[in-house]
Amino acid sequence: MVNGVDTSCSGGISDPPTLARAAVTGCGVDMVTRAELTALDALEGLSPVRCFSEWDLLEEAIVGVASGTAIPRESERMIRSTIPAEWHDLFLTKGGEPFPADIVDAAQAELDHLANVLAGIGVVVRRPDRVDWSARGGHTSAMPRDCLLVVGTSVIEAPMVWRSRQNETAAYRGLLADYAERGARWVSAPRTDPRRLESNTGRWAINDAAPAFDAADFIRVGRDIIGQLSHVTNRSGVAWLRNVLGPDYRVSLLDVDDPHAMHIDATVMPLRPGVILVNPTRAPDHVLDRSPLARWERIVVPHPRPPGRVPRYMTSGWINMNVLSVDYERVIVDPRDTDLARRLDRRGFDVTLVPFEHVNAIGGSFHCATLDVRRQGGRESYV
Ligand code: DAV
Repeated sequence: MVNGVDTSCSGGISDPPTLARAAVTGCGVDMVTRAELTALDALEGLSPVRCFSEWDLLEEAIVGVASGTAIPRESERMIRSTIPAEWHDLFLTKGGEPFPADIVDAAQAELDHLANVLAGIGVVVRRPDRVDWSARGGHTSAMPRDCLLVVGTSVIEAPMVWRSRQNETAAYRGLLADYAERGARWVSAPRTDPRRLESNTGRWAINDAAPAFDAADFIRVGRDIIGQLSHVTNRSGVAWLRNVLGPDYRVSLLDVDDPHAMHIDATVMPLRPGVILVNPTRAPDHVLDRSPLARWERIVVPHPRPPGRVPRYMTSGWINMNVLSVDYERVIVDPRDTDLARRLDRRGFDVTLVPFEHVNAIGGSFHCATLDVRRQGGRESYV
């Protein structure tokens, strides 16, 4: 697959959408000539947003900003469904207030360090605006992965069913406008009043009255987008995404075993074609055996990270597997997760250790706190 821009081919293309569809409808890739595929790739190569996997060489990424992070104020059912039990009272009584300043400041320093590490290995790093989210009834600019979904040359603003998160992409508006001006496809999913989506019965804290999803409930595996239903993602949201992505992509759902499900990136994490990092309790063998990833080799995360000095207000110990791949080999891991780092090292990965405990405290780790804007590689079928 050609990654660069082949201008000699792009001039000859008059109808790229038809060509794109021809690549997957019915008969599959065999019906498309090599010249057509090269031309399609060249067109996509013009966009500053271009990402088909979680592992191809990372060229540009957004790294979140912790300053201004507030405790989200959500319905009692949503808090009890998604937040660790020991912090329910804090969230139910202090929702809307800023997170403790010492945690936020330390998280900001860790994010700045990650930005420097990435820039040091040649990644173009962009940052969102600092926003006083407490003043705006919001939550954070630290977790771009949650609210923005990059698939191919599209960047999609997720609907975000948490009321504190519905305006979160405001912090990225300048970046999104810049990407769109330079050729990316900028799409915003319809927002719905969260009260319409509240559910007090059933498995999830939301119903199916309107499309809802968080971007972090999906991961990219070439033509396959793997997702999950959760307390923030419903079937209408998945249908909306399928519709917007069109026939170039196949959106499949993993039937995860996670009563607190919210974001798939501490459940499965593809590391390179054919190899996936797996949370053995949420994605046991029988779940993966029925998925498009059935034939992939599974690297099992040895155990969740035990509690540490810094409170983990919004995540479980499985946040250890929320790693970020720089390419097929290099993967960023927290130094506390020595067993996981050793396991990855033994499997031939080149592990870079970056401390991230305070970022974890406010809701995520390396994968959550970044958004791949551009990686090399194309839209291939890996399953
Ligand atoms: O296991 O706590 C964390 C994902 C955050 N975006 C977990 C899920």
